Amino acid sequence: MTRVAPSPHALRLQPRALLPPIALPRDARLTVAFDATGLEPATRAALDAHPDLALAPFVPRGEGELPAGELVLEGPAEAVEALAREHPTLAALVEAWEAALSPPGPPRLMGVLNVTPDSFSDGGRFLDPDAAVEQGRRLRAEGATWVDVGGESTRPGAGTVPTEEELARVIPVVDALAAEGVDVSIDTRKAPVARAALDAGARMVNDVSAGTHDEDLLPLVAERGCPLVLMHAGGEPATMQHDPRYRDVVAEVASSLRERAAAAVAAGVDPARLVLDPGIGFGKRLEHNLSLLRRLPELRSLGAPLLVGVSRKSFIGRLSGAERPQDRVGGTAAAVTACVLGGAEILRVHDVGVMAEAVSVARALRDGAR
Ligand code: HH2
Repeated sequence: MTRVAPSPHALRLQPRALLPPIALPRDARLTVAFDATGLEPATRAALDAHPDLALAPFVPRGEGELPAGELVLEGPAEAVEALAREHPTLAALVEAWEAALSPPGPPRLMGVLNVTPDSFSDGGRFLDPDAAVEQGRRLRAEGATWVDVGGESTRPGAGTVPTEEELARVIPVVDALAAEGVDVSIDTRKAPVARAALDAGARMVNDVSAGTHDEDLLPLVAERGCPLVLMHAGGEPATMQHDPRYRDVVAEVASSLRERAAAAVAAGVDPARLVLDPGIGFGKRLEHNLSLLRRLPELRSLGAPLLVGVSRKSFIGRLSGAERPQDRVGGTAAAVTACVLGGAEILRVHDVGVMAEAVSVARALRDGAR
């Protein structure tokens, strides 16, 4: 039996569904694009004959062309669910819909702590381990659920840091914060750094290369059983901003994240411990970042919690006119609000205190006051 993959190119919900997903009624009418090449004739005939469902070739709506073989199915969710019971090839579509429509969990904050001389925003401020540990304590006190410790800048144009150097920067800080009960996430692309950080008490791995930089990283995470953030990057930091192009950035990021999640699961990582991240600013122009933020609900169809890192990034400066990263806090609060409304569950930010305020308002807008 062939399973029909929900399209890597889109899970397009009706505009109504782009409002807080939790408000969507169960009988909402939905539109979903999917790759129909594996659709069995009997299933196709059942869809064609169904009085409440419409099946048609996908017509792009201005955000790039989609390949042949894409169909759009439109109709009440309940009708498709009923059909999927008789035609199991539709089950994957239903799963994707359900993931996109399930209420997201409460948004939580991940505080950024870069132990580097050259990070784009806080480079050089926390290279001294005591200053870094103090900042980690502050981030937690202000409301961070995790403190994300990194020893290699991945800003556009950055080169790689030797493993020994990265270890020397981060391990004393991870060690001290974990000893104080802080939930530390290690932001690294390198398995030896992740291993040493987990040994020192880190509890989560955040890999901006989604396991492509170091082939030992996914097996390591599988062995340790910790949560793993897989982020989409359109290339290596050194060159990723040289003319990034996409036909449909949301579709391509979704497709890549689905493929990397499958690779992680194949390596033995527990699918329930995966977190996915569209990688704002990583090989993306302003309009790519905006499309990803506007269409975040579509990425919820991947079925994993979403992490988004917008904090102080240059696209915010482009929009607000704030040249210095530390002057982009207001713009960051607006983008964080959009992420929460779009269903993001983890917000990676520098200014935890202010963003905790923004998140509590955004959450009430999304879920209602409690
Ligand atoms: N952004 C940066 C670094 N790590 N990890 C995830 N999961 N998502 C992100 O968006 C992300 C990330 C870049 O920001 P920052 O750490 O502040 O800067 P630098 O890379 O210069 O250290």
